[in-house]
Amino acid sequence: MAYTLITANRNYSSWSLRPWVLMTTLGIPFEDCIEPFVSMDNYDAFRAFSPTGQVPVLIDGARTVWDSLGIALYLGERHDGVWPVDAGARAWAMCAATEMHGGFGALRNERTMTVGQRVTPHDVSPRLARDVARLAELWDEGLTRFGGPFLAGDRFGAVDAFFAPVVFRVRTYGIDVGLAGAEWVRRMLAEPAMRAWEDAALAETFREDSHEAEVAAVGEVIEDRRASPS
Ligand SMILES: N[C@@H](CCC(=O)N[C@@H](CS)C(=O)NCC(=O)O)C(=O)O
Repeated sequence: MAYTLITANRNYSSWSLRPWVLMTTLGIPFEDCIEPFVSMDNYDAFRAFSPTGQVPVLIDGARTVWDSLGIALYLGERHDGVWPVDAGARAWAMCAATEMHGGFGALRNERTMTVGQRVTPHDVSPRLARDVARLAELWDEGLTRFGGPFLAGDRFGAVDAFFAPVVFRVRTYGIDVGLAGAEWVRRMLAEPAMRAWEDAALAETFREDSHEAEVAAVGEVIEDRRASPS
């Protein structure tokens, strides 16, 4: 099998991280193709290979599979370990992953992913507080019901991958996700695939103005561990 996974910058591209960390951790081989953001609007450039003008995109021979959720569903039909075997855990994992995919808008918009930075936010909006409370509740439920150490049981799967970008956000902005959530975040940060993604993010010298401005608007940037900008 010869998959190609097209993703964007490691520091910023939260949607790219999901299938990348999933395939890497499960040992599903793929050619790793990085299409960096070139401007604020990459639509025209990305349309050359992506029907939505967005990444991630998985190429499987003549087939193009797009959207991080579409990719997870596609891989789930072809590989063990994407979703739990136990029907109850599988149902929960699918619901939690789709809740992340379609929800948590304030968390996504008000705490953009920037792997290499540490930020002290100016404030927390009521919508964001609601998202964070729900996040802590959901993670606690999964970890308690299925016994951990991963969200839906003893194996890393798609549901962990879907929340992987939130792991970096929790660290960047110091988000309080409760005791069980914090333990899962620590475990995720130690996963080899997460560390490899982080190393690549820290090595990036590219900066994209709109992402940088979004981060600066959230609060005071107290640390930037990335290589000096090019
Ligand atoms: N729902 C899509 C969202 C994909 C998405 O928003 N991708 C961003 C990168 S993280 C993108 O390609 N943006 C294009 C741009 O910034 O111009 C998915 O899950 O794959």
